[in-house]
Amino acid sequence: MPKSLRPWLAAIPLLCVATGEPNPVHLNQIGFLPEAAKRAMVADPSLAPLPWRLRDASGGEVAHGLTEVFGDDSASGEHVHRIDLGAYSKPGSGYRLIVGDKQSRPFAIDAGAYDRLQYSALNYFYQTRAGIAIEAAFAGGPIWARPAGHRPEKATCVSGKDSLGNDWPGCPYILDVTGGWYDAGDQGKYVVNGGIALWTLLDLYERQVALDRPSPFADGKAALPEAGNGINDLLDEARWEMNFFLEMQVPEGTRLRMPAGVKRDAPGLVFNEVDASGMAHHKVADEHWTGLPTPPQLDRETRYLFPPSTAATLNLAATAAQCARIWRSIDPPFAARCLGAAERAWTAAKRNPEIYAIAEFNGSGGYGDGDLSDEFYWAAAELYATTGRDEYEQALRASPHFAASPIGEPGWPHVAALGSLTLLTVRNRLPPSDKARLKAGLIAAADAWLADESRNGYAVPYAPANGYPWGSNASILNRAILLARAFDLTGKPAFRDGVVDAMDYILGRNPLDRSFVSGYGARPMEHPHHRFWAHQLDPKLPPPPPGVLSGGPNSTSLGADPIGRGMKGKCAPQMCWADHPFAFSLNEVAINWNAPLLWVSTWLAERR
Ligand code: 9MR
Repeated sequence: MPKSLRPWLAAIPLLCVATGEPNPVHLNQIGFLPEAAKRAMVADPSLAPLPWRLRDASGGEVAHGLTEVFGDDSASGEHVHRIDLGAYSKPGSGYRLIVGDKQSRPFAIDAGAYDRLQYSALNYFYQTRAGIAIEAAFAGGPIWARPAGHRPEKATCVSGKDSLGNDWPGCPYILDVTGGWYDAGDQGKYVVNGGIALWTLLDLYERQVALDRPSPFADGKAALPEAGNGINDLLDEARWEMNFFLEMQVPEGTRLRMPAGVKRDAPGLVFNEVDASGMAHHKVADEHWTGLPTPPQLDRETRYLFPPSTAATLNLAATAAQCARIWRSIDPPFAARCLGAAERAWTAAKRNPEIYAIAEFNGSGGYGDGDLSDEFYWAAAELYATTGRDEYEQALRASPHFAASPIGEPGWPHVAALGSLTLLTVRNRLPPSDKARLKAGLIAAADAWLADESRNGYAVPYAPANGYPWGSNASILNRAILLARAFDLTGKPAFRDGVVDAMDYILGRNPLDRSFVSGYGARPMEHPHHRFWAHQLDPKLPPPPPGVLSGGPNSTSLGADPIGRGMKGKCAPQMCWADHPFAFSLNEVAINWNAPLLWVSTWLAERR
């Protein structure tokens, strides 16, 4: 984003830092599950192993051993020692780990360590709803209550010149796109990023149904206005976004002038008329960036629909297909509406396969993606799982992603794994040989990510060759989803422990000694980049509620915000982070990041 377009960057106030002192023994700050891996890390220059002792609450020693010297670690920039308490599993609180001359904070071994986090992580979505007043009773207290934002939200298409001088033609209609979730620290609503978030909530539901697990989100378990309607609370939350997706679909009979086949915004684009019926608008968002803070109800910017994209259309096709099979027995008319939308979106994407989101305009993010082969595959997989129709099976078989092994790490521009996971989770008519190959691709990915643990000191199942990217915490948790599914399908303990390693990193086993989740752990993230949870910028506004995930260390885009710029060249990848509201490339929050936090914490809460 060009700097000049973010007016609030003009003055960076000196902000106070409230969080407690770091502790040299880094471990998961909410505790260990008795049956799974229990690891801690310390940075120490010693080349020889250090003795460690585990003491219980009364001070008595219950286990001891020697550290494993990992040595110099480029991910953290430290000389790392690893401690493995794995064999010790007695539940209790007030344990302390002593490593050489260092002592940990007290910690717990507790089968219920994740019981609360799953609900907080889900509540994030309620609190980020657009088009509805957020009520104290559901939000955890009056400080998080706020009037509805963007209600109603009736928008027409943006028109006029973008920053490169291309003249966008607009559209001949107004859509009522009230509702949905705000994306992140900003209040844009984006179909592409909403798609992976929505899929993740629905997949969590479908996995529990497929494995016949009791749902922790059975009606009334979560704090939601829909509690008591007889429907699983995960589905209630997901439907808020699904309804919005359905509103983003271009009306039948619409012809729009668009630059088809162009992957990058450039001066002098040629606009041709296409039949855009059934496509989805890429986003609805502000005309200009709003300042920080701006509670949603105080946003005075004009909101526009931005041009439809093939990627958004396929995100709609995929998630509406999920909707069609999930609600078939719960709300048949809604399911039928979803199926109609999904099939129209698929047809529209086939008709217009190369309409890329190329222009960011200047009040919202881009979410541009030049490779839509994975979006086509994902949508085909969801439609096939729902309908069993030949057309979708043929599209699957023609896709390189169907045979890919290992299957890839999910992210908003990389959605092939979502399709493959669905084909493994949801009953369908694929022959056993195809399912066996998909399963082998999943296991190959899980094995590769376990191998990554030996490539970094903190044993994170993540070792990107070129540094930590924007939203690295969610990349790690998305890997954890696949590791968890690999455990579901094989029962291999190493995969379960890989999930734990990922979550341990998120909750404090990192060189910053930080829990990246607000309200959880001794040193949680407190000051996200967010326009309403901005207590530090305006004392009348609240801090983040509990259960909000920071995007996390980002060593690859340190030029993007003023805080990151100051760290350039000075931080090892896992250290490129700051708990600062202006650090939008490091410390923003987002629906596609909290979704895997919800998925993985729910999965871990099941391990009792
Ligand atoms: O998550 C997105 C990341 O992968 C991109 O590198 C980055 C820059 O384009 O944008 C991130 O998405 C942001 C979006 O554009 C606007 N809302 C906030 C999102 C999270 O920072």
